[in-house]
Amino acid sequence: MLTYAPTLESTHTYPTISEAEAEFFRENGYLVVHNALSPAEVEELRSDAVRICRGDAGEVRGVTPALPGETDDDVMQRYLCIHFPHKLSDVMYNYLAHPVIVDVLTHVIGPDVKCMQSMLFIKAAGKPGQAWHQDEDFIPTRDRTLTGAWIAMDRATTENGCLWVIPGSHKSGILWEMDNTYDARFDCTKESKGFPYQDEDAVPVEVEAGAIVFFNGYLLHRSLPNNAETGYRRSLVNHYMSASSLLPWHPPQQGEGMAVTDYRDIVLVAGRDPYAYKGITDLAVPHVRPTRNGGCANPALNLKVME
Ligand SMILES: O=C(O)CCC(=O)C(=O)O
Repeated sequence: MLTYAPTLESTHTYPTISEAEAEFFRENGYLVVHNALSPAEVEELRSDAVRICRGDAGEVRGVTPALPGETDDDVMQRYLCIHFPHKLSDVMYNYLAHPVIVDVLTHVIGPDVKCMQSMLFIKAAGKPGQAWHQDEDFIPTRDRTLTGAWIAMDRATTENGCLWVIPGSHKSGILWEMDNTYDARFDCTKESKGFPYQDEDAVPVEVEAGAIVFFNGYLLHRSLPNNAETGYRRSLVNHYMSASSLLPWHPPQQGEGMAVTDYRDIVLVAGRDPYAYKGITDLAVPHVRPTRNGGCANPALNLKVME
């Protein structure tokens, strides 16, 4: 099991959630924990994001290594989102098991928790948002425990493209129809449609750097473009689920039934893994999400076997 290893001297006290906050999450499908990371931890993530975008952390499919003389801003502005940074960076890997994440997830998911995905959003000024979607559209769990932990690496505001959520929209357990969207505000080419909510039902989740936004995999959410003049709206988003449940995230292997398909490129962050006997398979490959090209709707792009 991965345990968070503090790499920084800190007097920061990690907040823990109350039963009322866990209940808020169950009712609304999201929860904000403020001051989850210390300023030094936020800075550590920011530096590591630069290292990844410069190509200094190792190969990322779609990242062009920085040329001598290129500034950090030059390289950061090239990328909207990099998938699976934890597969190449020890820093990003460590944050999968951040104490606040483990505390919240063991309250809202259960004692056994595994992670299957990380995404590093850079979202420089001018970059698009993500259209309405439910994360279980992309990562199907069998027990509906998928939960995102969205770590704010910058202050996120309505101006620079914070998350918007529709409180309570996770409750029906319905995955709404997805259809093509041609709305230039969004990177995603597919958008959830036909749900019984209006855009006016959504609330912006404005947070300071260091906060973590947790959201249920059935919650309808989106983000708008970064309309600020300059700067970034960086976030590290990790996805988790109960380790008791299989994860049918890749097509069945030859001779395998859909019912027992189980994606095993996972990291246990709490409790025990009842399927540990299967071992871990190195499947996911760090890559740049192909902007406005179906990148967010095509999980096949994640897999090494697609190379
Ligand atoms: O950070 C964003 O802009 C969108 C994140 C998101 O939609 C997700 O992680 O599912």
